Amino acid sequence: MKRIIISFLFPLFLVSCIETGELLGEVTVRGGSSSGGGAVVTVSESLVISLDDDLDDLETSSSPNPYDYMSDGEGYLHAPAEPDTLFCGYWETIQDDFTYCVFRFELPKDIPGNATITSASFSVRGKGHVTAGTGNWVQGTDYLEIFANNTDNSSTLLNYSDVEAVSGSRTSAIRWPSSGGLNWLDGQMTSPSLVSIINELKTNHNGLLSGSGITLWVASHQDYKIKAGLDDKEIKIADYGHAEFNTTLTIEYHYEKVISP
Ligand SMILES: [Ca+2]
Ligand SMILES: [Ca+2]
Repeated sequence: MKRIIISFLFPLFLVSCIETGELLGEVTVRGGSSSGGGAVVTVSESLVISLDDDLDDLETSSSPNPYDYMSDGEGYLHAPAEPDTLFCGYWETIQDDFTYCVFRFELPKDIPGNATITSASFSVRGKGHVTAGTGNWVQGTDYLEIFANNTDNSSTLLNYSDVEAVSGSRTSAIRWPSSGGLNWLDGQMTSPSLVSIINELKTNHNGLLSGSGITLWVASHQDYKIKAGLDDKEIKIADYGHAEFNTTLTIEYHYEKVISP
């Protein structure tokens, strides 16, 4: 009698799960067994994550004061000053250092350890590139790299020690673009696939929990560090406070979940 009741109620439970898609995402029944007391369903998620705070995007350098901007992160030293604009790349003059743009996103849902990441990308509002000086960013020739903090929950970067901490614990990087040079525009710019980075985080930490921070770093290629004659080889990105701010991380994935009646 008990099995009959379960068999009767279980489809209702599944329908309930499907209707509460906000909780589980798009659910499809992949296989089921009322006699086994549960069903395997495939949950598909499509996350488009925006930043929540001005502290979640910033500009910093790879060495400390006086060029480690931090906080809300605009580059004040460029002339003319461009409020709410992040500069990233490589800056030889005075500093001889990388400048990083850093973006922190909070996951709105779990990415379980058994998830398959099907797509991921990062999009920002480009504001062109630095054109003053010599050895600047060369459109269609230069390129960027993106990597992430290798942690299951990155925190907001508040001090330069946070920058030093990540330098020893980062994921592998992807090249932007995946081959050739990049034309960095005054317009919306979307990265190549970040699946390898998200997958690396998921695998290293056996999944990521809702509410966890994922922090992406955008830098010029590390080879620039050893090249001579570079100057402000930097591109520009609209900061959170900028009127044209539009920074998102998109992640699509699916996973199997056993639902017990
Ligand atoms: Ca900011
Ligand atoms: Ca700002």
